[in-house]
Amino acid sequence: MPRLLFLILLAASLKMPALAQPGSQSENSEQPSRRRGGFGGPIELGPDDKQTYPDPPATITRKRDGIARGELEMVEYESKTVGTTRKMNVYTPPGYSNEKKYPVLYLLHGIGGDETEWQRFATSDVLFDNLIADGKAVPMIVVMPNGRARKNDRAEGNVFESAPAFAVFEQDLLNDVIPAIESRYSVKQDRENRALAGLSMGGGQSLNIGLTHVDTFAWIGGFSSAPNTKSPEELVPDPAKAKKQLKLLWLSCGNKDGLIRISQRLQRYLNEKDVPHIWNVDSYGHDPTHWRNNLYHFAQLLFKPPTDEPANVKVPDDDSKNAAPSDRG
Ligand code: FER
Repeated sequence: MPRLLFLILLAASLKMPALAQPGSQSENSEQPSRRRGGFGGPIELGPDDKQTYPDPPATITRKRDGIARGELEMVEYESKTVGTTRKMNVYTPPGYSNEKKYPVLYLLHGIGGDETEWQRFATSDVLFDNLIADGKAVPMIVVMPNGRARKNDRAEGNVFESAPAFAVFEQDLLNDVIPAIESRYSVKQDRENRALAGLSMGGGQSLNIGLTHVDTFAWIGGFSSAPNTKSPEELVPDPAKAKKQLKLLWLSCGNKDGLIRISQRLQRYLNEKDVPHIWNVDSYGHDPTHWRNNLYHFAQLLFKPPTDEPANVKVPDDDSKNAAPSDRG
């Protein structure tokens, strides 16, 4: 391929936002903006809206020689909810064995994505291989399903039209995805060994599904959660129960993300009701660097007793800057 053409294609692919095709939309009041940083909406930062976990270096997703690797496989399952055979991308950690039982993280994509999105944005297998090799994360299975629960689940056309299918996914996850994983893999099958997290629409799904099913998930994360996120009163009607059941509730958003008010609203409610959580506001927009950096920190807390205060969190030294300008959304 001629060098110039290659460079143009590379630049275009790096600039590709989470949203495959913003398109036009009618009913939704949140008009997507094509400005850098993602979607429109006023950004007003308050005193709590601070970075609590430092930006890790770009090496978190760099493939390293001489470490044990996990495996990524595209798995099919029968969905009674949708009435089709659906796909999910499943990471099993290095040395995966039926002799052991593993905890599971269910990791959900955004409105323009599918079961391959986390792999494209974060090379999740490399990120987890590195964390596990360094003893920073416990060996876990990471399930990346397709959160658009409808017959045509491709991110095609005006992706906003598929928003209702992201709500239907609740039934697919609970009744089809989890049973398929638990019958096929050697996993620990209790709430303290199930985590649910996602980016944008997937962040909203994780909060909506996770917080209303704390008997199923004890570890929940929403990164740049989208307007599909239900109201705080619907999500946490019983703060005492949430406080008792949750092992981790991670909320994060970039301070250049026009969707930040969604996370701020929930964070302020949690504060008011005294429900412990982590709130990490970094300096990114609605973009893959925010998502992989927050996955990196979130993953290290999973399935462990509470440890360091955020202020003590160490990130590896690195000479390179984390995000190339072209990596921003
Ligand atoms: C919206 C703006 C953004 C919306 C969804 C999104 C359902 C999702 C963005 C993403 O997943 O990246 O108004 O409404």
